[in-house]
Amino acid sequence: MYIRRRRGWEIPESAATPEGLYFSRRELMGAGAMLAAASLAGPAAAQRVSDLPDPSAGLYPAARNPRYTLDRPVTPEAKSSTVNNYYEFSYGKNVAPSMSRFERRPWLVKIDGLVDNPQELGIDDLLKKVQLEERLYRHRCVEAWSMAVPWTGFAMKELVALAGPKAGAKYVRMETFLSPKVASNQRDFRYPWPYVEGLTLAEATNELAFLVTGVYGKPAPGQFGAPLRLVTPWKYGFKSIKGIVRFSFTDKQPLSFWEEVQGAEYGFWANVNPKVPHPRWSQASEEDIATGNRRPTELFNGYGEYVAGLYAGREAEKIWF
Ligand SMILES: Nc1nc2c(c(=O)[nH]1)N[C@H]1C(S)=C(S)[C@@H](COP(=O)(O)O)O[C@H]1N2
Ligand SMILES: [Mo]
Repeated sequence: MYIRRRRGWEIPESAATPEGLYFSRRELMGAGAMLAAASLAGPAAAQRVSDLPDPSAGLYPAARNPRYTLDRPVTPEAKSSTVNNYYEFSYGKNVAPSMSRFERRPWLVKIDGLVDNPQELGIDDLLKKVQLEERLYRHRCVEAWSMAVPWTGFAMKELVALAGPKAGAKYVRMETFLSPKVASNQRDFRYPWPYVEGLTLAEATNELAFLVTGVYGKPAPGQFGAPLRLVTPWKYGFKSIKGIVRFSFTDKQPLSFWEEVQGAEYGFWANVNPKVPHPRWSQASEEDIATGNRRPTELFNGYGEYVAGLYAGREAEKIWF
């Protein structure tokens, strides 16, 4: 007989949303069937949410939006899924092996601050309210490497519309989950966990700002920031916060994680610019992680036609790093 035990990832019943209830029912159903198979593999095999089918799997692949084209090949998944940056789990580049405790469900997203519709909803409920599409985007890390990824997600302006920002809201502050049991580097007191990033409301509603749930035509694996991460392709990669659990609308410019750690090197704006070197290296060119070839870096990572207008008149601010 299957006896239900409380596991680390479970939320208190009082916090259960429709999604939470759905998922625990599903887990019970799935676990019964799995237990038979698990008797060969050992009982631990039945205890992983990640062994269950992803409840959003049927939404993939989403139709590709042809508006966003690449000037280079898509980076093979074997490369882009093994060269990652996710400091909560690893300070190295092969992050996936350090994510064995990470689960993509249940996943609650909170929307709060200066909004008409503060709410907390499960990721699968959120996915019912938005339109998923695939976009091919270039990605440029501040460490001068780059790749090109077929992301699946929805325009961030859809989430802003759900929130209904009040007139005073000027910024969106985003926060990653905090769970040192799952992400062991969150015990490292040298860093100000949880990871935080922010955009102006104008940036968040720019058509390029994309909230990503999938990659390569399927739900994203954990190392890509599943089940919800930001992608802002005209900015350095550290702005693309992973594992988001909270969007707070505010009138104050958020202090982002890397800005707090090392403000002289990583600023709030972080727009890609080949002419403004990082204090410790040049940004004039970048290395393609798939081929090892270098190519010249482009202003706004080549997305100036979409975003340059956001910064008109702000040249005096440090909008480049
Ligand atoms: N929560 C969180 N988000 C994060 C990071 C991180 O360490 N933690 N790293 C950032 C950096 S520096 C980059 S370059 C991108 C990397 O995304 P990728 O692994 O999908 O290529 O994620 C960004 N988002
Ligand atoms: Mo990065």
